Amino acid sequence: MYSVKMRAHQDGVHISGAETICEAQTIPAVLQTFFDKGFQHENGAVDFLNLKIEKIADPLYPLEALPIIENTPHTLEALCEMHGITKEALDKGMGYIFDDTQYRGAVIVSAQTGKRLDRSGTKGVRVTHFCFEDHAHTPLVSTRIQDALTIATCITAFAQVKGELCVSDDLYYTTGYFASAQCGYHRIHHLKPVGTRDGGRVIFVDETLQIDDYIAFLQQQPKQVIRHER
Ligand code: WAQ
Ligand code: MG
Repeated sequence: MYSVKMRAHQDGVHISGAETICEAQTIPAVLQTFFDKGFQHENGAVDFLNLKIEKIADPLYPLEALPIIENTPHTLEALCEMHGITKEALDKGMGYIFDDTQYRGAVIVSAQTGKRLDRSGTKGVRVTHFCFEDHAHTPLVSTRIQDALTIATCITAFAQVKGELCVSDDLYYTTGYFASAQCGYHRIHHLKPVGTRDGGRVIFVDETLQIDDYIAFLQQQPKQVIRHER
């Protein structure tokens, strides 16, 4: 198997990215799809595009995709409360999403206090080396949702993770989600105003989490998220 990745920039600013893990014969088709995605992006014109292919030696770690809750009856505040994420932690998490830093990855914070626990600075912790396999009859409506579901499933795979909040940094995409292993992937609309590059991911965890093991899992372990019919 091979890991295939794309990232596209304009003036050194991240515009778009994509990745998967596939067999050798599928690489050309994947490259075409990723090239098109990177070159035609609403965030702006691209002046740098990187395509990377790496052989994967380790077997894929299988994960069952979280169920998608389309019309959640709960507010974000209620979802946090149900998951033992304090108001203080949510407010601090929101602060990272709406600050002036464009993180490429996620910020890990204490679900109790909101204190930042990872040491990745302005980069954030990036979930990488993943792929998605769909066995459901009704396909997902977009690759954006597929990617978000895949990343959320990886992020919530450890028991000490209470939940993840995601807001897209894309200019015109204002739908985000709250995800947990316990309650699934809740889509939430209008999480930000239209026309800003604000966005990010915050992982709310119990402080007993072995953070180095968790980060190694997110970054290095090849992961395969599988979606079954429900
Ligand atoms: N690992 C960790 N964090 C990431 C990753 C990754 N692989 N990719 C992006 N991020 C962080 C980074 O801080 C971005 O600024 C932020 O997440 C948002 O990324 O309708 O499009 O790719 O159900 O803009 C969710 C809702 C859309 C989908 C998410 O995120 C739906 C989205 P974006
Ligand atoms: Mg984006």
